[in-house]
Amino acid sequence: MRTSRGWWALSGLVAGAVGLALSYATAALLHVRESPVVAVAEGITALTPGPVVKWAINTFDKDDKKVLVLGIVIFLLVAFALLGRLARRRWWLAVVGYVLLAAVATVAVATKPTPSPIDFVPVAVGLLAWVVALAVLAEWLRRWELVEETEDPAAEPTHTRRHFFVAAGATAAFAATAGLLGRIAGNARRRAEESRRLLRIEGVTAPDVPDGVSFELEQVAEWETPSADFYLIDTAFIKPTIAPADWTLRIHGMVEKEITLSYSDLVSREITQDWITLNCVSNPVGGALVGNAWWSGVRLATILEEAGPLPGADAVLQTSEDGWTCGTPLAPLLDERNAMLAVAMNGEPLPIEHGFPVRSIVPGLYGYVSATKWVVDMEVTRFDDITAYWTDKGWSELGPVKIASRIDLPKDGDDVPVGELTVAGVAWLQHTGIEAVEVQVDGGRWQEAELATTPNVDTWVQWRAVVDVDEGEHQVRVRATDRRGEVQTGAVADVLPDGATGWHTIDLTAKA
Ligand SMILES: Nc1nc2c(c(=O)[nH]1)N[C@H]1C(S)=C(S)[C@@H](COP(=O)(O)O)O[C@H]1N2
Ligand SMILES: [Mo]
Repeated sequence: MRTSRGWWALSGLVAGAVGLALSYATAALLHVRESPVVAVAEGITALTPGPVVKWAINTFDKDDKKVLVLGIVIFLLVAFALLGRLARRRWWLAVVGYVLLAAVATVAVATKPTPSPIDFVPVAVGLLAWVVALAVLAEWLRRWELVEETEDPAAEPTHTRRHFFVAAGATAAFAATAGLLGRIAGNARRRAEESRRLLRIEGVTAPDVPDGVSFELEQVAEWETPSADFYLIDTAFIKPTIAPADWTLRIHGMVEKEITLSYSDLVSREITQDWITLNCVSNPVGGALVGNAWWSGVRLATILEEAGPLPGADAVLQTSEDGWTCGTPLAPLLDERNAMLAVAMNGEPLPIEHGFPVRSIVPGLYGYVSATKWVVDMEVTRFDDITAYWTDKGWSELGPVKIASRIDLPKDGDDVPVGELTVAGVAWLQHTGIEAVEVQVDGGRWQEAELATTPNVDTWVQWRAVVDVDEGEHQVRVRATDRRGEVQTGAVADVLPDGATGWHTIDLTAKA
């Protein structure tokens, strides 16, 4: 055998580099906060005794993290080379080695404060890339060995050798490209994040929580949904990262005058602010795809009137930077409600995943027909002439919200003490408002709940009631009545095509 151990080590190194680079690029593209290596570095820091960390900080100053990451990368490169050598005789051992390294990264990711499934994708991609790359390189090395061993003068070792070098070179180039791609994606994200952090928008103020909106019950959804807890729905696998300086909105189609707004054009206009509850058409009865925030932005009516919609137009086709579309009825964008191009959420510039730098918000419409994140284009048009992302998939063209009420306290399946029991939750019908909420135990009489206050008709309202339960199993349900006097229907409908209906019902057991 004349293929030296060195070539196997090189294969291991190159394969490892591909895995590292791909996991790094995947993390950057998916906006996973840390690449697996950084997650491991943080894990190591957390496990390191305080005095050692102190020593490291003293010795390396602000570079302590960089030094640690560099150390891990060097360790990995050595490990990769050794694993490559191992693979020569014991292929399975090399794979076990890779799996072990991936397992360490998985544990590091899993022990972060709030791991989500997507955080694990970079590790999986990296592991897969390692195994595939090593398999390919090993295949060429084996052929090379085979040719050398035959000692057949006709067999030309340089061919297979060349194949191996080409494969190794291509793999290395691929790793470099992936690394570069990750760097570019990471930089775009950093640029958007940095500009977001430095942004001060005149007229945007901190949330102004009105008196009496909350009963301050721990299990009931907070009046203001913190932005970090606000539900997230979008089709963007890779979230757009748009710096305000790069953002424009084009308003065109059936208008007297086409306009294009820059970010500074937009925020130089009067800022409107309001509490508005946003919910998803896919929210099942009792579900959590709903949130209430303090939104700041510019009234869409003002902007659209500048463009001057032409007679006959009844829709606005909104498009986001990532190409998602929705058809919004024109009327609610022009009437007295606070439909807006929002630039801030809960007093801060929009989080990137909630549409930074600009999204639309329309009180009274489901998100899928109105709340375009990263909005860059609005075409004033006719419903007859357009289709949009979700309507193409069978969802209703119009998406006015449906009345809903939810029990947050107690939770379904809870054990509760017998006797008086506080039942509480939220109810909403944006832009109409909730007049009353009633609860019912075991199909008995509907009992009126107490409502908290609301600053407008565009938000959810908290409700609470005290019911009496004796020992045993019970069923509690809720229904709301809107300000037009219409009672929420108990007829069960699925979320498709235009939103769920039915009464939220929970089971509980009262114990002495
Ligand atoms: N660009 C873009 N905007 C979008 C979507 C999307 O997929 N892409 N989803 C919509 C849907 S279905 C909902 S319910 C809301 C959710 O907004 P949030 O993620 O900020 O809660 O955004 C809407 N805006
Ligand atoms: Mo949605």
